[in-house]
Amino acid sequence: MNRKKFLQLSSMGLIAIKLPVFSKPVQKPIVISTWDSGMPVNAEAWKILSSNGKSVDAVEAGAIYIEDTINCCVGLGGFPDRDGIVTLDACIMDEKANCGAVGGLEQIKHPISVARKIMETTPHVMLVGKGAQQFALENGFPKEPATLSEDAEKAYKVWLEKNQYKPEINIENKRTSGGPFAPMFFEDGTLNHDTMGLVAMDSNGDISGAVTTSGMAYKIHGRVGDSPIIGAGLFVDNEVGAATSSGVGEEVIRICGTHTVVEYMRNGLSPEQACKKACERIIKRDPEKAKTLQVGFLAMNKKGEYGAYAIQKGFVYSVKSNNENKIHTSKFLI
Ligand code: SD4
Repeated sequence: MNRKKFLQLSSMGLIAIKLPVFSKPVQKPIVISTWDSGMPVNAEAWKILSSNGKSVDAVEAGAIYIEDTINCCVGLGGFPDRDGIVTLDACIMDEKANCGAVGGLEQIKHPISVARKIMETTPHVMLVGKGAQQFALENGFPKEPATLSEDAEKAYKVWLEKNQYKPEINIENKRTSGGPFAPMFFEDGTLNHDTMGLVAMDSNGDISGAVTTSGMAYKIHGRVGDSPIIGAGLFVDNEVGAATSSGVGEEVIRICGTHTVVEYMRNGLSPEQACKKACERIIKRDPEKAKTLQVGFLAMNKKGEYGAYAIQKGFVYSVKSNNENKIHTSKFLI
């Protein structure tokens, strides 16, 4: 074929020219987590990831660390519901789509490990309330006292005075400056509420995720948020990637938030674009309401690329890989 003919045919799309593809190497291992309090959480997960451990062990270790940290809004040190009771939500999901979750769990220090136990030893995915506690006790998790941490008690008392049993929903975008373990609550009784969601890819390329939280502060007793719901607060698809969320759980549940993010990635969007699209869906449903609430999504794809997006300013996330160990600020829409 002469040059002229070749150019004619190729401009008509009739000749496929095979160019070498230089794809970026997969970035692994890597762990990403919500908020700046994710820095020490990532460090804990990294101990496992950097010694060729499994991503499911890494995310559990990270969650356990934060559940142990009293001065934080996760675990038993977190904020109570409107009746003054701390109820915990958590879930875990591995690369084979095995998953376990607890909702409204009281007086157990490590809901994430109860969730893992449910995943590994029962035919179920989720246990809630009294049943979840009974299962935890039967499996050797000790019952902790039903007391509030010092900070949570202070904040609760302030809230009782000012808010008179009206749960406040817009919390995260009142967050001020960063730094792990910034003040628990501000002068006006609002708080710095940090649900911990983390996603890791191990050196084998397998992805897992975990979420742990005391949930939205001052919620109605019995309320369960997005955090322990697979497809809302966390979703992992080992062929595509994973996502987690923080913010007003009801809004995340309504759009099956993290499942939506993963499906957008499956259709070719980058993690950041996928998170943005999910935020846009929430805003589209009720633009007026969206002005007063915060939701942030954080995602990673199978290449180890990551990204986030939030409705409001103020969402940050932490990343640890062989190349970096830092806090990123999420873009936002409103
Ligand atoms: C909830 N999504 O219970 C949680 C709250 C949260 O940072 O993420 N706060 O709705």
